[in-house]
Amino acid sequence: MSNPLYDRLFGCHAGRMSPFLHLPDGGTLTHDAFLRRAAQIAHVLTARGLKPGDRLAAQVQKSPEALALYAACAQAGVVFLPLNTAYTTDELSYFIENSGAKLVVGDPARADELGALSEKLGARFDTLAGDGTGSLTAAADDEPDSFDTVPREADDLAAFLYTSGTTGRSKGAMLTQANLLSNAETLVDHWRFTADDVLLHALPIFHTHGLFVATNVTLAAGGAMIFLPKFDLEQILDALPRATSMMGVPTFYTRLLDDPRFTRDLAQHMRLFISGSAPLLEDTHRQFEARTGHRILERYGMTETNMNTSNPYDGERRAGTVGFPLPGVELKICDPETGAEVAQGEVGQIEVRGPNVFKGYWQMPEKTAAELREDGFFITGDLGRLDADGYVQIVGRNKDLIISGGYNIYPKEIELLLDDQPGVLESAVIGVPHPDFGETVLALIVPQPGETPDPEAITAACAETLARYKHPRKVLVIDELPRNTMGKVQKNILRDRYATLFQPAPSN
Ligand code: MLC
Ligand code: AMP
Repeated sequence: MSNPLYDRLFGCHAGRMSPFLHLPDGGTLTHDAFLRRAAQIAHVLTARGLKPGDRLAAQVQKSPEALALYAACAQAGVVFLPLNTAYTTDELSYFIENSGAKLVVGDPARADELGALSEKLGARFDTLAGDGTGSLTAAADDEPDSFDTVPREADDLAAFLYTSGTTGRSKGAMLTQANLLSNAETLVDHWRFTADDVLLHALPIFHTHGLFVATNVTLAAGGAMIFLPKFDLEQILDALPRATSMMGVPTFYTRLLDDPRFTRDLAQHMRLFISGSAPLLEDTHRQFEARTGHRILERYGMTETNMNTSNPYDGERRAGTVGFPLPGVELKICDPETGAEVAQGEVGQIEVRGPNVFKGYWQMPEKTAAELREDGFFITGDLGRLDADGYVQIVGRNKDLIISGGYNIYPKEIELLLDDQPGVLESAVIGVPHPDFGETVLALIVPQPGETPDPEAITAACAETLARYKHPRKVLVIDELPRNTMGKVQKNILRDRYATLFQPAPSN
């Protein structure tokens, strides 16, 4: 019996001495060496008592070993649950408990608190640092470097990724082997990735973009990655001449454009620049073309579905659009109330169906039923329209969501915390335009009568429980929140009112 995900992405490279990861210290890891390390780690997972279908939660810095942990999970049939390194212990506690993870792998620097938390929640705990050291790899050193791949079916779970909800509670999106594999195959073909590609990889590997798009596509094509720990402008400029392709969130591209060293010469040899996870401004698209001669290829996806649409490789890459549905993906624009398809050119909610669409939310049948129709269409919560040529334009969101530098932030989670603070009657959290992050978080607080809440104390309270990227960049105290006749807070009015708060003053 086979293990489709492992066999197709990893196992097929066994024995290949071709470069897989180019590292910042100048070193290179071959496909073969990477797989041997993954096999050693797979032995450790088995030794720790993990069985096929068990969950492993990993909150670890980006490193070759962290990627080998993903490969090891695939090989041992374990469900991989990667977690944002910015999550606080409070946030982690929910993910570990909700997923029932049997093993938690965390940073040695936080071993005390994460070890205690894991024990409390009935999970074992191992460490893995950004430099590859830790109890996990120390144990792996003593293990054989080949492992009998555990058989899996295409419909078996490969990964859980948590995505927040509009109610403030995160949901574990269950992704099968077939979900991941079908999307990787489609993207390799659509974007023409080959074994000659060297992808400049500066994204985190705990989200869909960096792990399932960038990494799986490279693996499926048999190419290599310049594997940077994070987005660092100096390192990117230095590595670009050795890359053929790059994937990033719009912030990557605006930061590059802000630097005069990013020139046409530096980008000329590149085959492809891809953007996604947040809207790429038309202006950025045009500036990029003017500077480099390249048209960024924008695509659209999400945690529950991987990639849904993409601009064409050969045809016109149209600014302000996310292109066409990918082969095998059906896309409808529907009335959010009735679910009926709207007329061509009208705005509605985007629904998608295809082999890429996830299996449902872990142990949340009601939430799954609310978002995944019986006929297989997933209700994305994004608002869009088809232009006259069939290109999909995303025009807004039917969900209360902020996307900051490619990270999703759900206002409800922050509002629940703010409403609990001394002197606060109610609050509204909105996203406002930000020159670097695209959008950023603004908190508006209405005081209880006679009280004067302290924005600094409120910011400190956020720091205790919420990941840094979710913290409001400003907390403003206002008299009241605008409401419609139904009593619902009109966030659009607030967004208009504070739209220029973080915009640079116009120069004259
Ligand atoms: C870091 N910070 C952020 C932030 N990233 N704050 C808000 N939004 C973010 N995205 C914090 C830091 O902790 C720091 O806090 C301060 O902001 C400034 O940090 P920085 O050094 O400027 O940030 P940097 O480390 O350079 O990170 C910015 C970034 C990074 C854009 C490079 O956020 C990033 O790599 N984003 C990619 C996210 C991603 O992969 N999304 C894909 C999701 S999958 P302090 O304390 O110093 O002030 C998905 C599906 C799909 O959406 O379609 O792909
Ligand atoms: P996540 O839940 O983190 O996977 O984020 C998915 C969301 O990111 C989508 O529902 C969209 O709202 C947004 N998104 C992804 N790609 C794009 C894009 N190219 N343009 C606009 N929004 C995007």
